[in-house]
Amino acid sequence: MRLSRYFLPVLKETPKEAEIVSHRLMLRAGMISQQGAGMYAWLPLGYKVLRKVQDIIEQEQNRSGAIELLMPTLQSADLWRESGRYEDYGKEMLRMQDRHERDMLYGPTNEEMITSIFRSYVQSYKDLPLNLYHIQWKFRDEIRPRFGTMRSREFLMKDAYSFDLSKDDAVRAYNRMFVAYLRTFHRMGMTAIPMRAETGPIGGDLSHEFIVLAETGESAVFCHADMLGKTIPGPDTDFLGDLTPIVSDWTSLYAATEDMHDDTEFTAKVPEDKRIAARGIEVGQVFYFGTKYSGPMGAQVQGPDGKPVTVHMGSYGIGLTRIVPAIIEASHDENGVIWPVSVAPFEAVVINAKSGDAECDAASTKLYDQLRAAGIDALYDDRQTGAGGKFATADLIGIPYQLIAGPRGLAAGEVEIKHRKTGERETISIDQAVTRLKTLIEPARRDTV
Ligand code: P5A
Repeated sequence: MRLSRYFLPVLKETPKEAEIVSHRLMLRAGMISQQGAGMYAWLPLGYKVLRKVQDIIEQEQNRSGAIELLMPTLQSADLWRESGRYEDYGKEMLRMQDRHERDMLYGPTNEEMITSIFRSYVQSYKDLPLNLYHIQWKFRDEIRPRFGTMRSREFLMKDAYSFDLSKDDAVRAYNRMFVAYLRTFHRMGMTAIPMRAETGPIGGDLSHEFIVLAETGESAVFCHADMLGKTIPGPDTDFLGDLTPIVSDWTSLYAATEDMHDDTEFTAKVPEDKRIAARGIEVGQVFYFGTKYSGPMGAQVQGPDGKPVTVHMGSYGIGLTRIVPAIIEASHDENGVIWPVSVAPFEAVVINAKSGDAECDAASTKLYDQLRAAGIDALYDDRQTGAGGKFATADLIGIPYQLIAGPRGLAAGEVEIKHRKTGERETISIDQAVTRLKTLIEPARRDTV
């Protein structure tokens, strides 16, 4: 993409309304634009990041055996009357009527709808286990939408729903999602710690929140320090096999959110120098709730003995539009965002340090073409402006590698590579620059980790 033809409305001023660094940087970097209380448009740069986050989530959901579909945003109130949640959900649910005065709602979650789809089609235990997921906009009329897309009213969620014959099978499904989540957040460059959590309006008695530690996090959390350095299950994980050992290895260490925290247990189980009491951002949550929806909604299958069995369910959420600011909270400096390569809006940016200069223009254009031919997602800052502003923009929008072509270097047959994360600079011959960037970028994509 040539920056002169792109839509990147960066802001010079720091927006006053933004209380936390990710919100400030998303506004300054032209990633989002507020359209109402807790409602945001995703501008091109932000949307590119969101799409990369979505790709990783889909790859890991599919790898774990979940199957993607798409359900509508609007739902009928009658469906929610069946589960009893229409009254329970209260003011957080956005309610409306259609022209026939039928009660409708903008879905805050989809347990009821997926249960109704399931009961329409699935009749036999032979069709289980089944895990269906979608990535769709949700609306929750939060009392205090804040921090930009971190806690908004309209937000994008991945929600998966598992159906099994027994509690044991359902726990196996829960474990598959648990491991898929560890991999998903790791691939985005985040350390997300699974912590015992309250179930709230979703219900059930087994739940974990996946928490990224950050000072600006909304939840108080407590955990064993060893939760931070644990090995993440690799891509060869056998999702058809038993994942209990992996999950038990994580859940045996103390980790709980404020609501589930037990100070006596914490001090008994965790040595003093290993106790972490911190704040965190909840990027995902998994639930096992048994027959809470399948019971009242009559979702049954025929069991092996021919008798009807009410299915055991779980649901598994990830907030995509929250992940983007969460990554920024965990990875930025005073100059801007520092994207991990796996979710960076562009992997590299060619900075033409003297646009208008024939040598610089020719060399920069050639490097940009070569990068694209090498399969690198590249941006070319070809604007007719000074080099200083271009460096500042590249730092602000957080592109992992900057390839700088200036008149002096080019005269010597050289360009410079700046690593956004470390600030390290390498001078390299023009011919080797693209190969060098490939070596830096390809392993960092984390698509094989
Ligand atoms: C699980 C999937 C559920 O709704 N039903 C379907 C279950 N869980 S949850 O924990 O309530 O939400 C899942 C994830 O969505 C994100 N999230 C939000 N993101 C931005 N703004 C909000 N207001 C918001 N509310 C929830 C979180 O990442 C949460 O873990």
